[in-house]
Amino acid sequence: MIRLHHVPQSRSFRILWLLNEIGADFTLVPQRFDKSLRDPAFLAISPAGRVPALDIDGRTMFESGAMAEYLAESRAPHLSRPIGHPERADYLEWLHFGETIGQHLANLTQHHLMLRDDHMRSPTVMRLEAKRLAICLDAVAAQAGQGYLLANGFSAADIQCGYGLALGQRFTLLSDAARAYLARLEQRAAFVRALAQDGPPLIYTQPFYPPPNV
Ligand SMILES: N[C@@H](CCC(=O)N[C@@H](CS)C(=O)NCC(=O)O)C(=O)O
Repeated sequence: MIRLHHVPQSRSFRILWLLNEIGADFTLVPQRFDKSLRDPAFLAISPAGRVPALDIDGRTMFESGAMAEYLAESRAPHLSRPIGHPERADYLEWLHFGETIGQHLANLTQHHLMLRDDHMRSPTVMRLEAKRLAICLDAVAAQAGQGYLLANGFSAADIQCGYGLALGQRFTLLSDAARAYLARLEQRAAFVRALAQDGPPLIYTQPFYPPPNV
């Protein structure tokens, strides 16, 4: 049985969404976004104490990009692009571009939500990170055009980057093209199912966190 260690609204949503695209049998193991992620028992699963973590095929994985590749290759080849496929390099590139987006989302989340006092925050970094995020999301939207990231159709790469768009709209205004692409993703039945399974929104409670003016 596949078990997904999951925190609502976090990067584990990617894997939740992918498992739904695959139609896999799985169990959600709820985790909390607090010090419990640093418990020795959880660190034995995920060495940096992060989610997602995935119990699968007798081992545990702790990087969402690796999980996405492994799940697609082993359970849903139509969501992957195998070695030798003309879209293989693009597939890997965009799948892992999800974490270029992820680093900006993590910085913005820390600044807007985790640092409690104003003197801990850097308005310069907050503005800069919002701009750097916007550049990434524009690149994704340009690549997707009127369809998905790869000409031959939806793949795990759309999930890795699509999560970035879904969350990124809380920190930067999406272009029309980015909003249209996100709308296509959100219409997918597996996305809708995953959203229903995600759990109550405990991290991001505002639809938008504007960059500071000062
Ligand atoms: N590159 C990793 C990043 C995982 C990650 O940082 N997850 C965040 C949630 S989105 C987390 O667990 N943060 C908890 C912490 O940093 O303590 C992946 O894509 O799986």
